[in-house]
Amino acid sequence: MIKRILFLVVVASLFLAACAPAAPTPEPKKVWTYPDMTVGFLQTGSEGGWRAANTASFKETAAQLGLNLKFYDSQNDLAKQVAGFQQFIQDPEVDVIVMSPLEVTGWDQVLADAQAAGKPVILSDRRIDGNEDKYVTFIGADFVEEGRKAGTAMCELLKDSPSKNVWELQGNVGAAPAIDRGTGFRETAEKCGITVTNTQTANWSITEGKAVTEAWLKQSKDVQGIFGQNDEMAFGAIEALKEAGLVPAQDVKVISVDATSGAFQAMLDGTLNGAIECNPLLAPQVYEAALAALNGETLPKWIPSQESQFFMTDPNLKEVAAGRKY
Ligand code: GYE
Repeated sequence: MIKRILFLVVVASLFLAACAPAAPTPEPKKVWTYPDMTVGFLQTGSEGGWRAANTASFKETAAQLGLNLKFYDSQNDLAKQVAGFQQFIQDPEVDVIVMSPLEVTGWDQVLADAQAAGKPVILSDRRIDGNEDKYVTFIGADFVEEGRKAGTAMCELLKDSPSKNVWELQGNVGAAPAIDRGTGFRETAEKCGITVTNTQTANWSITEGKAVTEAWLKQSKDVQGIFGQNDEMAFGAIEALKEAGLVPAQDVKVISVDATSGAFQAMLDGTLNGAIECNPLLAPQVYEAALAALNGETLPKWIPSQESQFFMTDPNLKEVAAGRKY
């Protein structure tokens, strides 16, 4: 009797198993490739040589990799950049959002919205405050270190100078490079007795760099060094010094950050003492990170870019200048 019942139970379970719908075979996990990917890129604007090289890096590399790039020019307007961000969150074609943030704050809400929409966000070129849990990674320079390098260079240039008054031309207010380069510069410059006696934003521009320096020169010519937080503002200061009858790089030492081709020309002309490099060719690393993020990989929160520094006294400056990509 028990044998009969056991046999019936086995037959019944085999029958039920045969009738039960087959377990759905799990969808094979999508492996993203560059041609599959649409990147929404929020650029700051078009404020000079560095930015032009950075934008070209994104457009050219996208074409080479065959990925779809939606390029948004924020025209150096934070409200426009936030609006563009929201647009990319809503845009069903956009898979990953890349942003070069104009300022370090103002991103909490849109980052939370992007996260809720399942869209990975990558910061390119500039960091923001906090929110590490809401973006994949930041790919860009150590701006504090760039500032430190500029301070150390200015100390060397002014080592025999009885007074060390330096004027600083800052980038746009609230921008990571403006805040951090200033912090780094003071960290090293103050160690050799440099005093920053004037500091003001000149919004990364030649025109404003010249106008701000002219205004300061009208008040006083007691300046031994000018720190331009980018090449363009330093070029403006150089023009203002010349027009005030001062010899740039001799009467007043000038150091900039970026090291674009214009800076090399100024060093070869003998009007710029040195340029701390900031690499604009970030697109290959950014797209690689975007693809990795879509394929579920975890990335370090910061992927620093590699950078150097150059001086008008460098013996091989001409050869180096000839080989530059930007
Ligand atoms: O130094 C300046 C540009 O974010 C690092 O922005 C970039 C800075 C660069 O306007 O030239």
